[in-house]
Order: sequence, then C-alpha cells, then structure tokens
Amino acid sequence: MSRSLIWWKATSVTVKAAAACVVGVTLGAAVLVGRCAVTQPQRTEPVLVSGAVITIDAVPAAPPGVVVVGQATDFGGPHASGVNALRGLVYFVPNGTSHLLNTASLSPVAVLYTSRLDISPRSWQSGFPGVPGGRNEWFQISYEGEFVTARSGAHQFELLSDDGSRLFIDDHLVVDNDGRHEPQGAQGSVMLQPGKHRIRVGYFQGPRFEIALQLFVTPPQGARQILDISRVL
Ligand SMILES: [Ca+2]
Repeated sequence: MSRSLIWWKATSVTVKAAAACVVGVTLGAAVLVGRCAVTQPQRTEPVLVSGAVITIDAVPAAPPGVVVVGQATDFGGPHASGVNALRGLVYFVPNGTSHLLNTASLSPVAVLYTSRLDISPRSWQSGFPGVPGGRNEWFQISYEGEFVTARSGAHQFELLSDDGSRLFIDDHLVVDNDGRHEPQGAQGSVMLQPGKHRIRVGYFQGPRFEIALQLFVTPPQGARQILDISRVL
C-alpha cells in the first residue's frame, strides 16, 4: 500500500484553545501562572517519503473564459480531483515562430492538466478537442505547478522535445532546449533541499505533425525516470 502525503492541508491547521499558560523564567524567581485564550498555529511538517502520493485541495483554476480541454490528450486533459498536477495554458503562436514566446503578450485559448510529461516522439494530428480554432501546429503550452522531493543534493533534469522547450525550477532556468528542431534532448542540474519546489515548463510546436515532450529527472541516489509530480520524488 502506498503512503499518502496531504501536504497542502497539513501545513495550514490552526487550533484554538483556552488553556492555562505557564511562563517560566529560568534566571529569575518570577513564575507567572494564569488562564488565557491562545490561538496558535500547529505546523505539522509532513514526513517526506519517496513515492508517497501527494493530494491537494485544488489546482489553479482556468482563467476566465478559457476552455478546459475536456478529453485526455497527449499534452493533458481535465484535472483528476485531488491529484497534484501541472496546469498547462495553451496559446496559439504565429506561423513561422522559431522559439518560445513571452506569453505576457499572448492570451491563452485552453487549459489542461497533467502530472507528468511523457510524450515520446510521434505524429500528432488530432489537435485539442473542443478548442475553437483548433490546430496541431504553431502553438505553445506553459505548464506550471509544484513538486516535492524527499532528497537533498543535485537533481539532474532532461527535456526531450520536438520542437522547443525550457525548464525552470524555483524560477531559475535549468534546461534550455529551445528552438525549432526534431526530437532533441538537453540536460541541466540543480541543487535542491527536501520540500516543495516550483516548476515551469515551456513547450512549443512548430510545423506539424511531429511532436515530443518528455521530462526526466535523476534524483540524488536515484534512477532516471519521468518526473511524476503526483508523488514525492
Ligand atoms: Ca514539431
């Protein structure tokens, strides 16, 4: 049976109690004893166990007016309730785009969710079901979320993609695999402490039909694997 880690709930528990307060002063003779009402946060740091399931209350919602992709696709689909996931915002980009664009100047056309990026090189013709103006080329996806590691030390990441991709951990660029290209890998590593970390992956598809997007991690004293943020690394 796998263990479950309810990270987001465990760190926000607050208890109220009317209790006797005892204050001891070690260097003096004064000892104050009285009754008082206290509100104290009870921070219960979760025990980090590699492989434990991470459950959450909610993932970031879709921006107003943005279509939620209603069927599973290679890039993600509807959110599976309670499972930690990346949120991916889909943008259409101009024909001929040669690299990832700054999404601040773009408006998302769809949102999807996935706990892992594991799209091996393949032909992709379906597009995004239910998304107006659907297309299978000239789009960009910005994934973001959080993952939890139980390990301390150098974590190696690898992005294999067709076309470009980039990985940011805690807002630092770790892997740069940008540009229009066939399936191609790039690597980078980052020192991490146990706990929760922010992750962002940018991906863009240039001309149809070929796609690929795989995010691997090799944690300290661990094996190379697809990063799955629904479990503690
Ligand atoms: Ca391509």
